[in-house]
Amino acid sequence: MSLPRLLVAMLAAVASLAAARQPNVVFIFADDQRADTIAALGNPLIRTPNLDRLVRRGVAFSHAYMQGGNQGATCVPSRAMLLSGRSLAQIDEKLLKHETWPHAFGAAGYSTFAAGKWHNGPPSIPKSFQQARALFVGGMADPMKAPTSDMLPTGKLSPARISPKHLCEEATDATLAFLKSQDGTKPFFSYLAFDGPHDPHIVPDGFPVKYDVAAVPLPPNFLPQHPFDNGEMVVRDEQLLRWPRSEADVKGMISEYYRYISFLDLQVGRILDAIDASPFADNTIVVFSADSGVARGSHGLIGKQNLYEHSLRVPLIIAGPGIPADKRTEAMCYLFDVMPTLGKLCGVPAPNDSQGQEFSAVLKDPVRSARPFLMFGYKTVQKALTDGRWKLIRYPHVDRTQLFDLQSDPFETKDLSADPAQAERIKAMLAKLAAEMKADGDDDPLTAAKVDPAEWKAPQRLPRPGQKGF
Ligand SMILES: [Ca+2]
Repeated sequence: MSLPRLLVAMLAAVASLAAARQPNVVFIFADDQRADTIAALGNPLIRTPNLDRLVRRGVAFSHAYMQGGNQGATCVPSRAMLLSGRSLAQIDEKLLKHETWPHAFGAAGYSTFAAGKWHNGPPSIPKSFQQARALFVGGMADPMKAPTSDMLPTGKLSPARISPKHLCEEATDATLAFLKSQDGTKPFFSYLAFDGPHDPHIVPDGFPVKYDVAAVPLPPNFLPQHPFDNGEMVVRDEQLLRWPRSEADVKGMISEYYRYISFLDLQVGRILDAIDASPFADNTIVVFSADSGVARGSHGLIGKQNLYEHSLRVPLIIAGPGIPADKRTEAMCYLFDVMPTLGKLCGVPAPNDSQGQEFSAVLKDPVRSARPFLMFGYKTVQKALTDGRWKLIRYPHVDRTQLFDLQSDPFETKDLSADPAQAERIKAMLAKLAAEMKADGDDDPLTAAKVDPAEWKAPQRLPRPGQKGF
């Protein structure tokens, strides 16, 4: 063999060795799961033995956030942000205008697979993944009766079928079959999106874990009603419990919510067991996260159409080769920074339009920080900024501002906005919020042209689905 040809052969061998060492990714994504619902991370009541296992293997983030929403169904923008790596003001909800991260993994030689909830329209499925099974492309549904489809080789969906199993169990089964089919010639990227613990909180009858309602503590920031009109008081999620919120209703709801999370935890365990028993155990990154938190009685709210910590913060656990075991980090990041981080760890080039900032340095050294501040939004009615300690929430339509010291008041119960000692801080934070919104292409005003009264009374008659305000 001539020297140049030998060199080419050697380079090809090195390249294929590098490819063989690219880690696999198993990404597990829950729907509306609060960050404070994992036993190993400090919840004394909930039982999540498998998420606890994952916590012990990797780095758990306490300050990972969804950036907000531009509609009541925050699932849609949140998933668009995650999968495209783009910010709230810059997403295409249908995921068609920009290359997605799963597509980038496929283009870099990965075998890519999706199962479970897909909330961004069927046409973007084949533009993101090579294979997909047990896809649920609808809205809220009884997970025991919801239709799922597979992606056919044509890129179209098969006719919907109703599985006798719970939707999340079926999607887990499909993921296990995909993992089993892998022969190691290519690295793989597997995306498993549960449709829970989103309401309705339905699990199979025989699932043994149950929570005693009397043992469920009320959230420390429980209120019977939100103190003023936040611009989204009667959206669907807020109608799940009546006003004023009662302690009994909230505790009952949380007990069912926790039970659903324990059922999902069982599915997480099946995935972890399969990875452990596979030839890929040492070379697979496992990520667990969720598209948003949810209120469940905090601040008098039930849903996630608000910018409080309980609704924005999401669980984020990342474990895998080179990532230290059993570590916690307070580094702040957005969900849309997660895929860029996985790209960095896997040597997958970012799609041109991805804006997320990779934080792989935090995974090597969890005391490091990531983003110095975060900005949030919900439609035109709520905008917020935090530097980790101070958090300002602005409600332009009612000309209201809240300021919280998250260090001394992590549950956001003491609004400091009327304290004259905070006036300069509020002014500076509002100016920074305005500048950052502008820089990100968000032109919404921080004071509405027409200011509405902030007082709010629960309606006697609720709007019905399809009506304005639902
Ligand atoms: Ca959701």
